[in-house]
Parts: sequence; structure tokens; C-alpha cells
Amino acid sequence: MQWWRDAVVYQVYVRSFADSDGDGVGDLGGVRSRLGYLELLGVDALWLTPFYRSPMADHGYDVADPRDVDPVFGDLAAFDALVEDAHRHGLKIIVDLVPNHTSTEHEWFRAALDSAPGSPERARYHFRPGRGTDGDEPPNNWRSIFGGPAWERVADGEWYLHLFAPEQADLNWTNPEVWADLEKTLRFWSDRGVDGFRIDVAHGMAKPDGLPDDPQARTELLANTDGDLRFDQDGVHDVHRMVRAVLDHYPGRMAVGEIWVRDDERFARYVRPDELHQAFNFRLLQTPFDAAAVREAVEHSIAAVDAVGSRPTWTLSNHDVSRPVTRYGGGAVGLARARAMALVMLALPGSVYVYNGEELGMPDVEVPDEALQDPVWERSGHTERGRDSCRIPVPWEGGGPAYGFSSGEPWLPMPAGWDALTAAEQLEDTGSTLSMFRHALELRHTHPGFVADDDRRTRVEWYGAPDGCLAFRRSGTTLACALNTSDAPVPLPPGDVLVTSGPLTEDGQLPPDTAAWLA
Ligand code: TEU
Repeated sequence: MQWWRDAVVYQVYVRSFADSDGDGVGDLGGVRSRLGYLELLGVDALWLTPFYRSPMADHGYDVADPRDVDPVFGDLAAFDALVEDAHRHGLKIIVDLVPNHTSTEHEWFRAALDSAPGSPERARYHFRPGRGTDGDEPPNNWRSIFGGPAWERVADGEWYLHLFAPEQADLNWTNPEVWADLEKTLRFWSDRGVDGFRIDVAHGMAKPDGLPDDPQARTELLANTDGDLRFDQDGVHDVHRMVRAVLDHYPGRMAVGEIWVRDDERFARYVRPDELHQAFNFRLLQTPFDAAAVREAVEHSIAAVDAVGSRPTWTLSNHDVSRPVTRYGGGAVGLARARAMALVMLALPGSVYVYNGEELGMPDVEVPDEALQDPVWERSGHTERGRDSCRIPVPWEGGGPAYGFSSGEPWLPMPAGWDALTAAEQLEDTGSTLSMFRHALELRHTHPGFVADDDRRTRVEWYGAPDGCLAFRRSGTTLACALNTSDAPVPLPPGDVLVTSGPLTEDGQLPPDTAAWLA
């Protein structure tokens, strides 16, 4: 059963979702306590961000033990209870694996530090002597994604590679022990009943022989075809074939890769039939609120994966990027646009990834300097504020400073005046963003435009639309979606209105910054 092909997957940033023990940090018990809400919302699966043992230099993406739960998030028993309850609520569980690097607190890295240059312990990572007369220059010119050189020096003078924070040492994927360990981790969580895996930096891992200098000394994560040597090396596909071979032994399991590769043909390689089931498609979240650009992104995204017989995925936000409400201009206009884009995304064929709080219309929140936590802030020499603004805890109900997220002090400050944003308030309001999501998700499960079992569903057919607008129909169905990004109301395409992202005009037209579904 390929449940993921049309699934709506809800990303739980565990740290910010719900805190069950009052330490101000969300945890597995908190997720479990909110399963009723998630079922009511109507999502199909949860992606849990890393909850493994970690010193939290990158909030869990620095993993010290990938087969154990960090005490701040709970323990293995809490995890098992969560999986069992989630399944009882009809929700699948996807866990997040981080195979490109480990924490420098991982036992492997500690053993590497205690061992001599050239030892097998060091061969699990990329240790190299430095350049320059005293070896005090990094081994190559690669830059870290979070800022600064991608190399850190250890006491005996060797350097190790870290494409992210210095606390995240890149693993050496030419080492068979590294492969065996990922396989063990896949089996460990599969045997505990998880339904899928999100693979962090899935275009990383493989490095070019000899780690040559990058002619451009790039700093961005998005790999191009023009030779970024840090990412998208051909050898990475062997890793994904191994992942697929392991998961093929477990019926109904899937893997979705976080793949920042610009070139369509190279991107599609990751979802070939013997590799990952899905790849995140970041095109929509990089597209401005403009109908022509949105249409281009949609056509492009579908064509890219169609070429290898795979289905598209869609996302407008995650824990690494500015939230849609803020990205589209903030305030009432930003919210209206975020709601409209959510309806467009939820009408598209394929599966959708929704980030916690997106269904509430949460905006980014300015975090004061002294409260910033993201390593990007330090590593960039305080030139980049990092990703804390989109990681503010979820407001559940009014009546207290932590809005029901925690009985203690939230790990990031939550602003005053958020009562109307809370899930509890929005559940009561039929015009709320949450009610719009619930309605749309219910239609995804019940309307023939979504449930028709027909392979043509991978395609959309475009209607002619006024300037600044788009309208499409899911192929083989009557289900249509229209979006107005112009500054004047426009007539709707034919059909009965099923749901809108905001009120229509008095004469039944689609106003600016609004989308509608029809059938
Ligand atoms: O993300 C890859 C990544 O580094 C970017 O999304 C990055 O966060 C962005 O360009 C801002 O600097 C994954 C995780 O999603 C992210 O949270 C981790 O920090 C990163 O890997 C390292 O594991």
C-alpha cells in the first residue's frame, strides 16, 4: 500500500510542538497528548524531527546516538507509546535520519579524537592534515552552510570536515562501517513500527575523491550542476539504493529525501524506482505570490518527477525557512496569501508536507538577540539571525504566557496577544485558517476529485485565466482550483464552490489574494 502517494504529512518540530513535563521544551509525550487534534485536523502522517540523543548544538540534527531517545524528549518507551497511539488515531509516523554527519559527542567521534591520525577510528570521518607550512590552513577551501570554513582543527593538528556546525562532523561514506550503521538504524526504527523516514541532507553524504578545492568556494546549500563538490555527488545514489533495498523488506515503509538540487534531471535521479520514494520539492516555497510564477513552479515540479515515473510533493514551509505569512508580506495580506497558497498546494496531485503552526497561520516572530539559539547566529558572526523565528512553540489555548504549550517557560519566547491565534480559538471559528485546513483535508479524503483511483491524477489541466490569476483542474476529475494574485476581483471558473481561502465578493467573484476550490 503506497499510502504516501497522496498523503498530507504534518511536520512536528518536536521541540516546539507540545511540552508534557514543564521544562519548556516539547517532547514525545507532548506529541502523544495532541494526537486527537491531529486526527481532527485530518492529516495522514506525522514527520517527527530528530528526538535522538544529542547535545542539541543544532537542536537534534547533531545526533550522538541515532538509536536512543534524548532524555529531554522522553525515552524509548515514550516513543513506542506514541507510535501505538498514533496508529490507533490512523496516523503514520515518519522519523528523521541524519546520515550526513554525527554529533562530535557520538561515541565514534570521541574514539576518533582519542586515536592517532591514520587510525581506523578516524577513517569513519574526514580527517586530513592541514595545508600551509605548519598545517594551520584548512585542507581545502570548502565553506560550511552555517558560515565559516568547513574544517575544524583538533589537538594533534589534523582537521575534520563539517559541512554544517563544527559539532556536526561529516561521516566518511566510503567506509563500510558507516553504511552498516545506517542499515542498523533503519531496521531498528522499522522494527519499532515506524512507517517512514525523512532523510536529512539526502544530497550530501558522498564526497569527491581527494576532496579538491571548490573553484567557487560556495556557501549555499542548493547544489547546482556547475560543480558544487560538497553535494549531489554521483556516489550518493548507491546509499539511497541501499536504503530502498532495506525498506523493501518492510511492507508499507517509505523514505523521503531532503534534496536541495536545482537541476531537474539530477533532482529526479533521487526518486528513480530503486531509490527514495519521494523527495521534498522546494520550488513552491521559493516562488513569490504571483500566479504566473506559481504555475511555472507547478508545471516544472510535475514534469521533473514524471520523467522517472514518480509523483510530486509540495511544501510551503518547514523549520528552516521563513513562514509563509511573513514571506508573503506579513499582517492581514500575508495571512490571506498564505491561506490562498495553502489551498493551491492542497489541490495539487501528489503529497503535501505541512509544518506545525502553518494550519494556524503562525507568522515568524522576531527573537531578541539574547534569546537566539540557532547556531547560524554565532557561526555567521551575527550577520544571519538564523531560523529561530519560524520555530516558536505552537500556541494551543489562551489564558497563560505559554498558551498551553508548556507549564514552564518556553525555550523560545512566545509573544503576547496570541489568544486569537491559538488552536482552541480557531477550532471554534468557521472562518479561521485552521477551519479552512480542516475543510480542505476532509475534502481530500472524501471528494471524488481526490479519491478517484486514476493515474491521470498526476496531471493538472490549465484553464485560461485573467492576468495575475491561475486556474487548473485535476485531470480526470471535476475538481478545480483558482487563485487570484492580481489586484482586482475576477470571475470564478465554472462549478460549485467547495471551499475558499477568504470571503468572495458580494457578486460571487474571487477577490485579490484569494483561492477557491470548485467542482
Ligand atoms: O537542512 C539542510 C540545511 O542546512 C538548510 O535547510 C539550512 O538550514 C538553511 O540553508 C539555513 O541555513 C537540514 C535540516 O533541515 C536542518 O535543520 C539542519 O540544520 C541541517 O540539515 C543539518 O543537519
